[in-house]
Amino acid sequence: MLFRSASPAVYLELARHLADRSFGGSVALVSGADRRLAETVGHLIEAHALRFAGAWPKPLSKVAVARMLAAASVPKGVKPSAAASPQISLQQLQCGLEQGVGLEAWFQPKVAAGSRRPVGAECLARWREGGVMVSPLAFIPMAEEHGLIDPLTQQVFQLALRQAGTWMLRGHHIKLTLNLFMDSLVDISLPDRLLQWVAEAGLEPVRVTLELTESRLMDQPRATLEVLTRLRLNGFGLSIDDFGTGHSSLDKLKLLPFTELKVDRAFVHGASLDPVSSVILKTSVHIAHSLGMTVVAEGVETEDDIAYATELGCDELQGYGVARPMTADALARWLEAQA
Ligand code: G
Ligand code: MN
Repeated sequence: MLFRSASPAVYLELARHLADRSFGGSVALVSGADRRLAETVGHLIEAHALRFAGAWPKPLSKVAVARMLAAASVPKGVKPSAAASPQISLQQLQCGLEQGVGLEAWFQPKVAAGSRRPVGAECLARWREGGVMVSPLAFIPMAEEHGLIDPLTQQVFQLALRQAGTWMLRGHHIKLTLNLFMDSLVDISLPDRLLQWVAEAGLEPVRVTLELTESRLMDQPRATLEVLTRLRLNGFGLSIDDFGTGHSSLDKLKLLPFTELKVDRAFVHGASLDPVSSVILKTSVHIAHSLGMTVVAEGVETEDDIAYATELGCDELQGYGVARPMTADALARWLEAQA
C-alpha cells in the first residue's frame, strides 16, 4: 500500500488502523518529514508487526514508485520466536541439572580486529534435549524463575573451564569469557569458588573474563559490588555486555572496575550505513579507550561490519561474520584451522 501524506502523524494513525485489521502488506512512507523522524515512524510501524518498506523524503517518480511497490510486495516474513522453537519442561530442566545431562557449553570465537587472529571465545549455554537444541531463551528465564540459575551457572562454568584447560594443553592460548547476570551476584562465596574451579582446570584468572549484564535493576547493589570487586582483585577481567542497551549504561562504568566494553550489536551491525549507530559506536570506542578498556564489537555479520568496526578502532570482533557459536570440539578444529 502506498500512502502519501505531508504529515508523519497521519502514518501513526494509519499504522494503528492497519494493525487492528491485521494488514498483511507493506507500508511505505513518502513524506517531507525530517529523516530521523521518518525512521522513527518506521520503527513504530514495525512495532505494530507491520512490514516497513522504507521512508522517502520527496515525491517519487513513476519509476521509483514501481520499484518501491515491487519491493514492498514481498510477503511478510514470520519472525522466529522463543515460543516457536523447541521447549523443555521444568522437570526436564531440574532432572537434567541434577544428573548433569542436557546442559552444554558452546563457544563463539573472538578475533583481534586487523590481524583476525583468534584471541578468545565466549561460552554460551545450550541445552540438548532428545537430540534437539533448545534456545537459552527457553531455559534461562525458567532457571531464574525457579531458583535454578546458580546450579546452572556453576555447571556451565565448570564445563567451559575444563574445556579451556584442554585448549591450553593443545597450545591454543585464548581467553575464555563467561556470562554472569549482575543481579544474581549476591553470593559472597562466588569469587572463591570461581578461583577454585579455575585452578582445577589448570587456568589462571587473568585468562578468564566475566561478561556482565543486568536483566533487572540490581536489588542488592552492595553485595554485588563487593563480589565484583573481589573478582577483579583476584585477577578476573570484567566486561560490560550489551553496552548501550538496558541497564548496561554509563553509570555502571563509573561504579565498577570494568576492563572490557562490549558494544551491543544494535550499534555494530549495519553501523557504516546508519549515522546514529556510527556515532554511538565511535563514542563508545572513545569512552572505553579513555578509561583503559578493551573494546569488543559484537554482532559483526558482514565484511562491511568487520571493516567498519576495525576502522573505528574496536580491538576485538565477535559475530556470525567471524564464526557462529559451536561445540567445544568444533572450536578446537576451528582453532587448528586458523593456526
Ligand atoms: O549479548 P551476548 O553477547 O550475550 O549475546 C550472545 C548471543 O548472540 C548468542 O546467543 C549468539 O548466538 C548471538 N549472536 C552471536 N553473534 C551474532 C551475530 O552476529 N548476530 C546476531 N544477530 N546474533 C549473534
Ligand atoms: Mn555475552
